[in-house]
Amino acid sequence: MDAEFFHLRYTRAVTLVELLRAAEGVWAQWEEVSQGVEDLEELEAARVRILGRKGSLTQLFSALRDLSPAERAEAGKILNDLKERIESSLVVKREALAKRTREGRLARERYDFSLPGKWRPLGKLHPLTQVRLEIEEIFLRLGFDVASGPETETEYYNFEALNIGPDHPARDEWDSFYLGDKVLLRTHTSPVQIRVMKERQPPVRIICPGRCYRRDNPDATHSPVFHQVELLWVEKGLTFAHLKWVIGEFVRAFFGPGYEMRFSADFFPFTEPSAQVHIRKKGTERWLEIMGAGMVHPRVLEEVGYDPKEVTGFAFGLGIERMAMLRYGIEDIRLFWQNDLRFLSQF
Ligand code: 2NM
Repeated sequence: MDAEFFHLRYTRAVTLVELLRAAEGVWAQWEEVSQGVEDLEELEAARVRILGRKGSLTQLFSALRDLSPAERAEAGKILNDLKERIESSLVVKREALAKRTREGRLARERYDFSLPGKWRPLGKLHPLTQVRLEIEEIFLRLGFDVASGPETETEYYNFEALNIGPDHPARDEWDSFYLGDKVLLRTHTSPVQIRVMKERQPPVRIICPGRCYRRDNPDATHSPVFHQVELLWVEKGLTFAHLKWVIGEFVRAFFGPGYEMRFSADFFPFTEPSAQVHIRKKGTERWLEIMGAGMVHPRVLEEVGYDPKEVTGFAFGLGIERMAMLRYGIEDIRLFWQNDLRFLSQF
């Protein structure tokens, strides 16, 4: 059809009859090319073949100029009608195709907005970290600094400076994970306090939270890796009464009101006198041990360059695991290390 008309248009002038016959052919061509279109792109290609710059109907419009004015008016009206018919057919087909693709997409994608969203588990801090941070906050409010130090220590800082001599029986109990000659994993955080006291002058008010290591076989209450918070306050005029006050404040802040405290005599090489501290909910039977404490031994003060006649100090040490177990009623310390979300997600 195109080729036939092309020949006609460019070889000679066109007559009215020829042009009208060609116009009928253009409608037939439109029906043919637009019939099988599958999508909007194919429909657009069909449109261009008829109505585009070189489309068959456009060429017929160009051919109008070969006709006489009277014939041109008649033929022009017929071509315009044809153009309108094609354009409205185009709109109908375009709408039908758009609807079909929309419906096809909806059928393929099929979202169900009534379904619940995907559940993404939230991460949390480990219960031991939560308890450590809580203890730090309590003592920060009371004016203590948080100090930390190395987990590998020398025998000097871990034992000697703390009045634990080479032959002291405490070394048997604590002799530990040695990494080399005179270097070991710290058995408590006290060496941090030695380091801080050597660097600063009284008053010193610090707590030292941190990881410690002891040669213990794991069981429900022992773990070779555990965490401590040790507290130290050195200043002129401090007495055991101040120690009791600080511990009392801590117990109230951490465990809540309604607890009574009991101090009983104990022994540590680095404190004198030394005590074990228990608490009990008023009206209940059981005493729970929460920490060891005492007045810093004069030899420890001397060792760091303080004058024990000028200043006194007190210290205590508690286990973070133990605090968490008491707080939450956890009965086996090993649960903290098993990374079992059924356990961890409860905190
Ligand atoms: C405890 C119990 C009692 C303690 C003493 C010191 C230092 F460095 F000042 F001498 N730091 N920590 C201490 C005292 C620790 O843990 C059960």
